[in-house]
Amino acid sequence: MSQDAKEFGPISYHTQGDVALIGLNSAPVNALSKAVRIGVIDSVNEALANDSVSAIVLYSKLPLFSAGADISEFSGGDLSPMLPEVLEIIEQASKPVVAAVTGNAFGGGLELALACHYRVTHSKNKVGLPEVHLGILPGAGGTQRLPRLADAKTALDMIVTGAPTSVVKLGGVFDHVVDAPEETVEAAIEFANKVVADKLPIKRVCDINLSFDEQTKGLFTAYAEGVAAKTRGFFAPGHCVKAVEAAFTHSFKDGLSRESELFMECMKTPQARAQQHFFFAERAASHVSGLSKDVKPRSIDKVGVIGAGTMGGGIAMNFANAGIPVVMLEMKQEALDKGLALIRRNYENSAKKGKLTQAQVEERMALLSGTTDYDSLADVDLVIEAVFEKMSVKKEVFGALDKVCKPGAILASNTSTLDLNEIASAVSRPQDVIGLHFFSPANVMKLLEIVKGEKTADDVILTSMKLAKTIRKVGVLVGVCFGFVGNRMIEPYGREANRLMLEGASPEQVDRVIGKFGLPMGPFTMGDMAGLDIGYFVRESRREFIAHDPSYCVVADKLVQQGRNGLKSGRGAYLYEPGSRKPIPDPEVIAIAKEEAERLGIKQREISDQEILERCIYPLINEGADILKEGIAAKSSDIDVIYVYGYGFPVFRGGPMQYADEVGLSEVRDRLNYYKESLGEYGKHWFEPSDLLNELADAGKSFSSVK
Ligand code: T1G
Repeated sequence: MSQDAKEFGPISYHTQGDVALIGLNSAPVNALSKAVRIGVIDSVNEALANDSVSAIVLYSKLPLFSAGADISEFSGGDLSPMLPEVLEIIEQASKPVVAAVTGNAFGGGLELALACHYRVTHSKNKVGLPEVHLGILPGAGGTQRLPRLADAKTALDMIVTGAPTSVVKLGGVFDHVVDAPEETVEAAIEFANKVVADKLPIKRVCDINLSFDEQTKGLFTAYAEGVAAKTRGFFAPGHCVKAVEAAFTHSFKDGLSRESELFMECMKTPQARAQQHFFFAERAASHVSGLSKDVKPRSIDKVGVIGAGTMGGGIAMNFANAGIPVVMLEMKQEALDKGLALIRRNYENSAKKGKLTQAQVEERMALLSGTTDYDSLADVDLVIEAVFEKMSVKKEVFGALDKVCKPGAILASNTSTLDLNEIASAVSRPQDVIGLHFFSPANVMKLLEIVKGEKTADDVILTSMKLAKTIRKVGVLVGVCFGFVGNRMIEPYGREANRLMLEGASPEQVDRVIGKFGLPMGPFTMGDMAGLDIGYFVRESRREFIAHDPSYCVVADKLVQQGRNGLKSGRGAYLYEPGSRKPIPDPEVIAIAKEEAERLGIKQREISDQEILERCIYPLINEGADILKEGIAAKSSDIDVIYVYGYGFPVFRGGPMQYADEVGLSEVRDRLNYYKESLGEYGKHWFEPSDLLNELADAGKSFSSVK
């Protein structure tokens, strides 16, 4: 029977018998905002002051228990009462407080539960301390309370990796675990009543003492070394280890102070700014402005994929993984069989690694069918072509689809560079045409560039953005231009890497500098992996664009002309032993560069690492500025999402545009002007700062100010 019902802001309060129930009710994720913190304090004080209340249960009225601190508050403002203060009131409460962890509890949400005296949850639940992904660490006692309930290694793993953890692995943390989520609150009330009836002592985590024995010391030393090696470029993981160690070397009170000190050190870093920027950037990418307000998505119940090669097969897997039937079209049965066999091998490999059960493999394979007949695509709701990257071939395919596909079917191209509007001109329904640019391997890479054509209908755009989430991709809406956003910006990056080799840098020097900056591999290793012939093929289709620059990728062209296509041919910018992917420097390549430099009258010189970094990254950023100005990308954070998820740009730098904002746009502009002046004709052509960059730099603004 519910009595004394009242609300304290987004916190509901009522009593059931002599138990006060405090419900978190702040959509969408119970972020622990100022209003929530005040509401929790007021409702706890209400319960403590009410003599007929003998115990308190804290639960959530939303699917999530709580997503933790309100990250949007990190930008400043009056944040009192801070979360540690709220947790102190709960932990020191004179009546037992039981947390009914009804859904996922992350960050401050789990810290809130840890400050309670008892914790009840359900066996399917997961909890975590993901602060490290925001470039910080649990700042409300998580690093001090968790090791007092779980073992040191579990606490370190959770806090340093930020990974959600099944509650069944956290025996010491939860006092009672029920089977079904819906039993959690009642079980917590019963638990609270039992604590009162049995006069059990109030169990405060802060009262638990920890010993720092030799074994634990060894654990922390080894862990710190491992983290330093594995998380190069990140700042927070090392501090996470230090904070957890303080739980063993300090009193609880001093440990909290040490945690707070380390938290503030993290919060002040560019990595924290970058990772918090990226948290919102990733989510903002799915917010598409400008669509008509009453637009509804089309339903996608069956998909066709044209091409069963590496790309087509990977694309098809995304839909099978999401439970959507896929029919794959190839002109020859043999190509179909090969494609389906490759998909099965991929799934079987995942099963061997324990990522899939055999039943899941069969379920997914059952969703995949093949055909050599276009008519089999008559009933699909969406068809994606992944055929040869040649305009005439694409237009022929779309012409055929126009005849076969039902009205309202979405016709998508996976083209990575070609003009979608020209492709759309091959059909009678350009409003149904969109680009869905997957990145290879298509079943692995999270990024999906969604390319809107001039005539693409709003509901097709909306459907595609939602479909990205369905197939667990991060969809970013982009406009039509050569290379859209990602590949258009990678062009100057590759151009400069090749030019630097002519000027005297070696591939290994350039790759080392870029690797140290944080990309998973440098431009020469990346080129060898992808195949140098791919870049050559693109250049062949754009000779007019580079006609004025005789030095443009001349070494790469020579390598391809000699059949040195990279890893697949055992040699490219590097040499490769059979079966090995390890790049081996090749003096022949240096000799070719030297020879070409002499032919072109380029004087070779010692080039600094800083110049290499600036000449690879700043032109990429400069291209991004033009893309923003032209409206090809709606906001700079979309470009950051494309680069982190599509090209491995380090998330601790937030993406190229965030990185430029951190460096300062005036500095970026000034360095571009320096190279423009110091590199002769070459510099004058390629290093002209974007108008938008000049405009923002002159105004002392950032890319993130462009809305
Ligand atoms: N603060 C503010 N907004 C948040 C938020 C948060 N903690 N979590 C989510 N949102 C917003 C999000 O921006 C989106 O807004 C909407 O909620 C739905 O989110 C002291 C300092 C919980 C796994 O790092 O990982 O606690 O785009 O699309 O896919 O130690 O949200 O709709 O306008 O992601 O169902 C630590 C962050 C904080 C968890 C749910 N906690 N959140 O995923 O929904 S720091 C985190 C998530 C901290 C303390 C420290 C996910 C989710 P919009 P969503 P979802």
